Amino acid sequence: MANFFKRRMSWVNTRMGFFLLTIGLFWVKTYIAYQTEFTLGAKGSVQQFLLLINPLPAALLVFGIALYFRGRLAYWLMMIINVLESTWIFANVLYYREFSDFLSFGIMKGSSDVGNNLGKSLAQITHVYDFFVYVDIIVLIILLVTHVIRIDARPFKRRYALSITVLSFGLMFAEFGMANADRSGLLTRTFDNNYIVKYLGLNEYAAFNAYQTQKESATRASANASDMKSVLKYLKQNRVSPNVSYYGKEKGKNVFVIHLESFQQFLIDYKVNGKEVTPNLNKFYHNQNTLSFDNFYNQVAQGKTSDAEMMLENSLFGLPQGSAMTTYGTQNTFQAAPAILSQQAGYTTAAFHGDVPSFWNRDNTYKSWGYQYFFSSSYYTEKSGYSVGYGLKDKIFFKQSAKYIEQLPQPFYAKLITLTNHYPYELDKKNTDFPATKTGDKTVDPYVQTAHYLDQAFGEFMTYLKKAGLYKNSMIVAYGDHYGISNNHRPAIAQLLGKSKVTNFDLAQFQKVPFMIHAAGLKGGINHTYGGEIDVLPTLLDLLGVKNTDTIQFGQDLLAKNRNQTVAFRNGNFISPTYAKIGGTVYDTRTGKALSLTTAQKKTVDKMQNHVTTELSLSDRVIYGDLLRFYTPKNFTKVDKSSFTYKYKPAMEKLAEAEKKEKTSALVKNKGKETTYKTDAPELK
Ligand code: GP9
Ligand code: MN
Repeated sequence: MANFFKRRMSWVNTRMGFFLLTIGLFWVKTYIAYQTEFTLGAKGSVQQFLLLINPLPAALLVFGIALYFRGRLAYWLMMIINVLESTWIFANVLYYREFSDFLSFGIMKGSSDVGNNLGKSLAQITHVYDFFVYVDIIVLIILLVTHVIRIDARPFKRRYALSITVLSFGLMFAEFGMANADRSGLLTRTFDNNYIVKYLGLNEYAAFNAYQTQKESATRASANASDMKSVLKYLKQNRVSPNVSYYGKEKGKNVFVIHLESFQQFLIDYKVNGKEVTPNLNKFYHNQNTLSFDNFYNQVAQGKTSDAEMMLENSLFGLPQGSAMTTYGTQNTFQAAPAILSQQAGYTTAAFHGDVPSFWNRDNTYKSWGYQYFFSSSYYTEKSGYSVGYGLKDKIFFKQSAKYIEQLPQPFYAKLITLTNHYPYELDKKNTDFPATKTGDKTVDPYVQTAHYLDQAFGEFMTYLKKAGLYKNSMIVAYGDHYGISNNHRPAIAQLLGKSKVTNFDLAQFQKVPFMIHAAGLKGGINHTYGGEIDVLPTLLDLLGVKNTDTIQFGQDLLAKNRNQTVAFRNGNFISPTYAKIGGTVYDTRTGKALSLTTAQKKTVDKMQNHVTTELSLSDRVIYGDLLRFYTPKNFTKVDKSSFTYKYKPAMEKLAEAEKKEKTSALVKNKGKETTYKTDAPELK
């Protein structure tokens, strides 16, 4: 029997055998960690499959290094690599437990930050079973030392080692190909560290993160205080004075920013089979106390939602590639809306979103922006059927947000990010009571159905605000973040717009999104000024009467009289009331006709182009160089990220404390009685 066993097990006494055993064990334990310690959200067979196999290619590569060495050394190297690799898992397990995110080299470099950020001591978050990641190593070492496994001292052929290396790269490429087919833009758009680990693995994440950190710190290191000079000079030339008939009119009111996912301007007043797609938003849009802008453009690039958020709350542009929130949100210094409002006007600040907090790196970025609270997936009750796509369905999201909103000391600044109207516009039958369009384009046709659902959710939320007594003392801002129908759907877009075909100019106009500000007593109407997401923050601060004459903001108050109405698109194209430059072509904005320019016209267009290029590149410089660390506006204190936690328990305790102290929450005002939230969401019946 013993002999039989020995014979069966003799393969581990070869170098290759031991190598495969080591890797096999490492693979298993990584997978166990994936399943038990991280919430990677692998959905469907492709993602499950990638999650299962993704530890292998990198393990072959890294452990394979040992195969290039001789005799005993090779064995000990394998063990050393194993210790290092396991420590990487171990450290990530601990970090994830506290931050729901993976370690980044940027964070480790500024390691005081990690210390500061750890709410609890390491001992408190470490569990005995975490040390299991080292068990296989201990067992292997014991087996080697006791000669149960014998070291194979025969020389190992270089070409075998090389084959393993080549194989590992091959597998990695295959893995990356599959991952990118399932989630395009995985590395270029950089959504979420969880996605990189889920699709590619912990090692690949480490490599990618090291690359990003290197890029980021190189630009940061080469920047210095004098770089701020050109930014300040530009801003000085471009500052406009606020409109006196609006300045400070909404002082002290609560602010709701309602992020309407993928919502385009063309949906306003749009009808399908004679029925309005968005009756509630239409009413809101036309209300006499709503300021609505009908030449307001989204200015996002690859960072989509995150670019919109960056512009809206910082008046800084998103980056030409990737997402500034993901790459720079954790490390950079910001002077964002939540920080400004809480410091200068005593606002409570909170963000609400029904997705995981790591998406777009919100959990870190929001701290940098000064958000005191971030209510994300773990704050919401999740039952089967409550979610679709990225997260909670809008009706359920708004309803469940209400109980947190009621507890916020007033005045508050609350941003609610919706989700259901997101590509691929899926919604179950029970929630679909609106006809799809009939362009024949499957991605486009259900868009109006999810938009209609979003509109109903918005309507229910407005009804609730009225009941809770929050409608009258709040300024309610609603905006669409970016297009829902991309330019790849020209024929369908033409049909939706009732045209025979669409030009590039039409497509630029199709980038309009709604921007509306409502408040009791506000002088409303439809304003035709040309502007975009970059202009929101100065507009809101002026309405709230919060001084912002020395802040670093690239937009201009949309209500100001002499504003520059040239709207930059992220790729350097632009549109203004007179000319639009799209690709190489200049169009007359009033007629949409392509122009061949006179010398005088060319001069004007060049000047506009110059303005656009300058503001985009200066804004990029601010982010790449982390220039705000060199400049602090008067009355502003640098945000201390370590003072915030978004973990459910401590955050709720903090909120309860604040409520007790300030006694200004809607709940307190309503004598502790929760306002009933009415929704027709079928899931809640
Ligand atoms: C996910 C959501 C979607 O949390 O905000 O982002 P998007 O795909 O629209 O950029
Ligand atoms: Mn979006």
